[in-house]
Amino acid sequence: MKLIGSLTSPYVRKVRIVFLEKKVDLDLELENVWAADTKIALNNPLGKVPCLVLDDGEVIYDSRVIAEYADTLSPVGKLIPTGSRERATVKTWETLADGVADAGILARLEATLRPPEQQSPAWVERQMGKMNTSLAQMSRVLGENAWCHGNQMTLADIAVGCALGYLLFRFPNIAWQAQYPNLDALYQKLMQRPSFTETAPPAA
Ligand code: GSF
Repeated sequence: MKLIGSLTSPYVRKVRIVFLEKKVDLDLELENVWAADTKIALNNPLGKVPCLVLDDGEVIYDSRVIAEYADTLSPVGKLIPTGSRERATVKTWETLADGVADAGILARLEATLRPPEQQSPAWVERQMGKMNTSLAQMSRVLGENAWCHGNQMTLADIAVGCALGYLLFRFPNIAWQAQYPNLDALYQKLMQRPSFTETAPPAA
């Protein structure tokens, strides 16, 4: 099984952490999807990573589908509850966390990929607003709980940790750690785990 991805993508990181937590071996093949000569479309016509290539050649994307699949591959540490309501709760956390990364990436691409005359401050503002309201929601729902859902780490915590790590990596000016100490405490706890330290993005 091979994962095509990058060391900077929060979605790739989420999937790698899931595999590490599940203790399922995974090869990582690095691909720069932004390079002119990227071959990513040969595996994912959407041109995105992460992209999981199974041993028989079947390809699975996106990160939420891969994470869900990976959770079934070993009985170690169930990350998504089986009950339908609880499952939906954890997957909604994941969607919220991924959404923070989505908004961050859109805001960043505006500044890095578009020529200055085509950039829209209103668009960037819109994405920053999504990031801020989502952080507030995460903090509010987490409250004083040890984990996002239930009494053990789930995919919800992994996704939130990856989104927060992405903010530290790409948006160090967003002062979420001071504003939301409970999110910071969760993040620090996650960063004690080898799965998180091993997948930390390279220095910017
Ligand atoms: C998002 C993947 C994505 O945007 C998922 O897998 O969860 N919903 C998808 N990946 C980025 C890499 S990164 O910025 O994390 C990507 O591959 N973008 C290339 C493009 O053309 O959008």
